[in-house]
Amino acid sequence: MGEVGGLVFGLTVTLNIGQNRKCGKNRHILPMKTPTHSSRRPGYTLIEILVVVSIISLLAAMTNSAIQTVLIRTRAAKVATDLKDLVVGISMFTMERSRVPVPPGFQSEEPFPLHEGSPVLAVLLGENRYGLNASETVYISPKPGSNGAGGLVGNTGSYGYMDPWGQPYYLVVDASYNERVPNPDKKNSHEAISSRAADELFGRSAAMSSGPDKRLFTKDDIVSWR
Ligand SMILES: [Ca+2]
Repeated sequence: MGEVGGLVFGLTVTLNIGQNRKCGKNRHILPMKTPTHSSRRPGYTLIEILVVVSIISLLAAMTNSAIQTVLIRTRAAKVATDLKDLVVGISMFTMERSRVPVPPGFQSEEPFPLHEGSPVLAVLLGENRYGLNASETVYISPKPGSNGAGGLVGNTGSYGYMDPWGQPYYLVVDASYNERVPNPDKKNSHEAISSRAADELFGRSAAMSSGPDKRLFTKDDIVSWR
């Protein structure tokens, strides 16, 4: 009985050890635990992604529009200052010299551009064209042109004076010496502007920019008299 009991005990221990080894081996070959639904990170549906993309696009468009509006206003303010300086410069020239700074024989009271080589611009900048500015007095001092800001373009002796949209400023000068010039707004294509425009403007000159649309006599023109 003692030998039988020892044998049974020995077999039991051996079987237990074998089962434990088997279990330990199986731990390495069991397949990985499949993630359950509750442990998975939440995803996004196509509709949610499209909504987010749409909102971002809308915000980008609104921001771009606001930037463009601010840019136009900033440029318009700079243009208004340039036009005022031109009119004041011509007034100063006329008071000092009892004539307007146009070449002899110039009689037009239509707007003309201050493109490169403009003699009127050269005289205002201090050049003695046609003997009009023997003292070489400087009546306007615009900055050299830069991309998107306008200013003086060209070389010494053949400058042009451009607005921020790359078009030359325009001038109307009192060539008839009656201290008024025809109102260019009468030609404006915008009814609300042309219909209420006076026939004439008082003063020795008027100056204008064709504005962002680069076309003269349209609603977005920037002028020295409005
Ligand atoms: Ca225009």
